[in-house]
Amino acid sequence: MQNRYENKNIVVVGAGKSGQALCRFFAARSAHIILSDQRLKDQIEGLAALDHLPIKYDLGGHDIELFRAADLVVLSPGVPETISPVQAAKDAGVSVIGEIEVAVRELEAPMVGITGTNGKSTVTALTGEIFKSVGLKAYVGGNIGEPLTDAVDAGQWDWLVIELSSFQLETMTSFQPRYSMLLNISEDHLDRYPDMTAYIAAKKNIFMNQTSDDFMILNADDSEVLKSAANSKATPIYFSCRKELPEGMFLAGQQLVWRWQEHEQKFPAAELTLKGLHNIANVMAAMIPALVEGCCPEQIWQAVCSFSGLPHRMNLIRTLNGVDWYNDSKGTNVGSVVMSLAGLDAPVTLIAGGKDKGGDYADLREPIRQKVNHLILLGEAAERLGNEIGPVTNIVRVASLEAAVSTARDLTTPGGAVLFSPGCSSFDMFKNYAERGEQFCRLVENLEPEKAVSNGNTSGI
Ligand code: UMA
Ligand code: ADP
Repeated sequence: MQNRYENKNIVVVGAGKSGQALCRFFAARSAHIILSDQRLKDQIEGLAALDHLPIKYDLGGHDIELFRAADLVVLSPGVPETISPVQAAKDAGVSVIGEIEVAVRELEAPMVGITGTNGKSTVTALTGEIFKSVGLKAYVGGNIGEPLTDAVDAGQWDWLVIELSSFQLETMTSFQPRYSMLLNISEDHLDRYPDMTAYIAAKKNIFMNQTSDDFMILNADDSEVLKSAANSKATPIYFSCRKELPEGMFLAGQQLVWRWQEHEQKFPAAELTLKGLHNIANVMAAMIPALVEGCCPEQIWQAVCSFSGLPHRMNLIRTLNGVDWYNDSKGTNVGSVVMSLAGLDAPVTLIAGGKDKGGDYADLREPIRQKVNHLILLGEAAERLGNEIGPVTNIVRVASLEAAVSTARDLTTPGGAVLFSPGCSSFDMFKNYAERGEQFCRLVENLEPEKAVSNGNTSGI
């Protein structure tokens, strides 16, 4: 294949997972690489692994002149296009693309692109499991944590199953998945976007190059999804948890029903390991590509039923003194907290808060009023969360996750549940949601069975 990068001056912006994958990719193609990051070398995890590669570093800030002089600037998803060095490069006529775009230009296998506000990782992982279960070689990557660029030099793939965040969708130009999925849309990332229109515009890029030979898998229960797909050329396939569909997949009583080309097949929901109505929606979305491709429905269903979900998404850690403790650290926006609360019947002690993403917390008020006896708040967002939710329940503010856990233990009576579903990102106190969830699980696992007096630093508000 032609090497379009040989001897080109390429600025890779962001030295996290995506930037490091890009460096490996460009080094293998003899490009002149400059790795630029606002952080210093000793603050960036994993950089030592690049020591053997011929890379120049621009660390502790971005040197605008290097950006202007580049042949190509490639952005990590966490780097907004609006920062001044990127704008300067664009003004100088330099091409600016994102990490996923680099990979997509090289990859030839058919793709499933999965986006939406919630459920992306679950659906991405499950879609990958389904393909693998029928003997296909599937790369599962993107926002789920494996940069797509790493797929390029890793062999031949039958399918590429790619989770796409709105950040990644902003900087794509040639992406044309055989199947796109838009799972749902609710408020998120308003610390990056000026408003919901801008966030949704990024999501809509998933349809950009699809033709009527491609499919878009859409949530028929979400009017914002339907509106967003209205001008796409792809052939729609709908899924619904609420209504019968003439074609597509829907929930009818206890059965998932697949109707396609005059054919109907039923799958009993009771056999699923995943719990909750939102996960039925996730399962339906994930099954559709393999069903349309003609893979064996029994094998697909077997893979779905043995899938028990990803960590940090509504996982029951333990039952202690009659109280169920759930880790939902990946619940990083209001929509996901609402969904997680909906899945619990018991009186709930909810632990929430983290880095504020600028959205509206008002939609939490009613579900909290109905189900939450105690709301324990922590992190940067605690004050705004408390103010916006108002006096619908007992609110306690704490300074650490440790204090949140001991306070929750003291306040929750047998028969209740403690749910850690922050509704915010983790970056105020943790490296990422996984580190936050792991710390929560450790704290919960270390709780002694007998109720002890809390020494948590708490203050009522
Ligand atoms: N940086 C700069 N200048 C800036 C902004 C950031 O130099 O103006 C630097 C930071 O100092 C840091 C680097 O950029 O060193 C981080 O880049 P990044 O944030 O793109 O992180 P990566 O490690 O490359 O991870 C990214 C995704 N991260 C984000 O979108 C924030 C990962 O999604 C993804 O798994 C990975 O690429 C592989 O595709 C994580 C995420 O939080 C899970 N995603 C958001 C979400 O799901 O809500 C969108
Ligand atoms: P994402 O990758 O989009 O963040 P995940 O699959 O990691 O989504 O799930 C994160 C959280 O979002 C879950 O813990 C759950 O609370 C919520 N969630 C999952 N699927 C859905 C869905 N289909 N609709 C609404 N919320 C969901």
